[in-house]
Amino acid sequence: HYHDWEPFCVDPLTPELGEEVTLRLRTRAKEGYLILERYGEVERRPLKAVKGGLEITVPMYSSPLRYCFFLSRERCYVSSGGSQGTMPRYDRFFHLLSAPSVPEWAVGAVFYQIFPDRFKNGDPSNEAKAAQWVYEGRPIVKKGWDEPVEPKFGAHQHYGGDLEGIRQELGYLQDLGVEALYLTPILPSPSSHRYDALDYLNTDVRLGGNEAFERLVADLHARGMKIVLDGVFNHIGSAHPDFQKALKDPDSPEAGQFTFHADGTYAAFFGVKTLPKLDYANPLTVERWLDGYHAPVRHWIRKGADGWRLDVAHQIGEGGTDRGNTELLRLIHRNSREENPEAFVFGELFFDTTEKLRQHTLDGSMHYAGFANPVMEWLSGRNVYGWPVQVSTQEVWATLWDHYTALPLQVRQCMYTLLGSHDIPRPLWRLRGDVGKFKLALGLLLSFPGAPGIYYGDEIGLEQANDYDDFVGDPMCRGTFPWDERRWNQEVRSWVRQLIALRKAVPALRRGGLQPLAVSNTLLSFRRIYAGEEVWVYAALEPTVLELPMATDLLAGREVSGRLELQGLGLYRLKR
Ligand code: ARE
Repeated sequence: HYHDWEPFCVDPLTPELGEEVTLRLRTRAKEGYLILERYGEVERRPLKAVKGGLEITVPMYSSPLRYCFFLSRERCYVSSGGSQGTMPRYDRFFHLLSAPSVPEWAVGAVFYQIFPDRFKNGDPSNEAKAAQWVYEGRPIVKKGWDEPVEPKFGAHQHYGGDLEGIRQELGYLQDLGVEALYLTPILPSPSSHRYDALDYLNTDVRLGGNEAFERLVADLHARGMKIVLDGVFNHIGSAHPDFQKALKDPDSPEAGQFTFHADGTYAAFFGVKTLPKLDYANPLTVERWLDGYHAPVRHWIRKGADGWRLDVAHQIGEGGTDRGNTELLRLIHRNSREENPEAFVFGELFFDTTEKLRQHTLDGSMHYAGFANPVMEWLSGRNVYGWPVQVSTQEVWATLWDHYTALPLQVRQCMYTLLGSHDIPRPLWRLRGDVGKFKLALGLLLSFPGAPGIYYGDEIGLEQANDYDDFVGDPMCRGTFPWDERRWNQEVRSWVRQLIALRKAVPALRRGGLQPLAVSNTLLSFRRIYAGEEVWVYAALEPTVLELPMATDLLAGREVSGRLELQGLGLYRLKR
């Protein structure tokens, strides 16, 4: 039995509230009921037998609309996680969101994450225009492109990467197949990571200033690409004039935007002094940063950004007497959509992704919990802190499936799935340079549901310089991109290119629903399904014999059927 967010099962894919929607279960069963929640009560309605399964048309009573199926002869319920004899928990009912839901362009889109200071220096004249800033009491240092990052002081070390550099390499990125960029902050800030902005309405001059941003956006849009910015709305930089004013004048309106304690300290991101936390219990703060006409949330979308990745999304408006995270996330989402109806707003939710996403807050979240962590734990034997772990293939599948099925139907296809980012060690380094395993990880990333994000340099096998016992992400995962092609791992690059091309050519890979297939100690596999088309995805840790129906081997580009041996990734499109 199968039901997911694709044309066979849900029509229209995203209904308006109150509009009728047809829900179809692919099954051999002949009769059953839809069980749905209406105003907090459970209702049941008989299903109609149609070609390929059972269906029913119902109004979108609420958003999310929560429902599951009951099959009368089989005496089982079919809910998000599969079929079972007892009534499933309501959080395992299917959750269908009403319009407006996820923007079409972001569904299954391939992202590329750039840490601007380290990607490419396209205009060396920028540095001369920049002020000599001091960060945490130490002057910032300009490093040569090929000099290694000094551990501990990464934030002081500027390499001179800029927006012109990114613009110059749009051809490189498109050749790889990338459709959208996610940039970590580009605001004027003393540190090289720029999470401590001192101005929210301009582009850092080191990056080329506002003109460079406008040129980048124009070029990118002309190529049909999109750009998502890092929205840092939980805290601002301590050098920001608002915070400086607050320090000088505790009775000023600016001071009311922060939380000062009796002992003179103040609320800050993880207690980091350079990142004072914004207090949204004060309506002025909401107006200034999120809601007003000149609020940065609106400003940058008007300037051409296609969406936001919200830094520490779960912390915004949490703590103290604040007015509540859920409401603020909705406000950011709504205001972004007001400026651009196609804006894609996803969160950095490190911990619980599902609760917020079911409440119609955001279009998705960075998928550490439900993708990067389990996959990398499984393949590397170490977790994100570097602790040895033992994860079986059965367990990794169970974790992926559990997270996937807990999400609202649309959001499943917009989760920002990833293997690495600027916060955690590079995947190839975590795998101790094992290219075979890295290719397998990339294979899963690019054939799993979601909007996969490639962290700059991972596609050419960029490693990091620390030794394996010193398990740190930042700053060691923020090395400069080597533009000398002799330093690229071409095998990895053509692999990524091939996988992206397949993903774009085969709708089932790009946006198909997900179903389990065989899982054993050394084999992970699943099915992707879209409008009657089916792709079987295999990840074999050891040589394994598969038994296949008539299919196309998408990686080899030839027809196959029956028994065959596989090691590594296999992608097979079934013959209809
Ligand atoms: C700097 C140093 C660090 C040092 C830290 C504290 O580089 O080595 O530990 O200061 O003094 C930005 C910069 C960082 C900088 C930080 C503070 O990029 O380089 O660190 O500011 O100045 C948790 C949060 C998650 C957050 C990560 C970093 O849940 O939201 O920590 N990620 C965002 C951004 C960061 C950014 C900030 C927040 C702040 O993506 O780049 O940091 O704006 C486990 C834990 C998670 C933890 C995660 C990663 O999974 O469970 O809670 O995430 O590891 O560390």
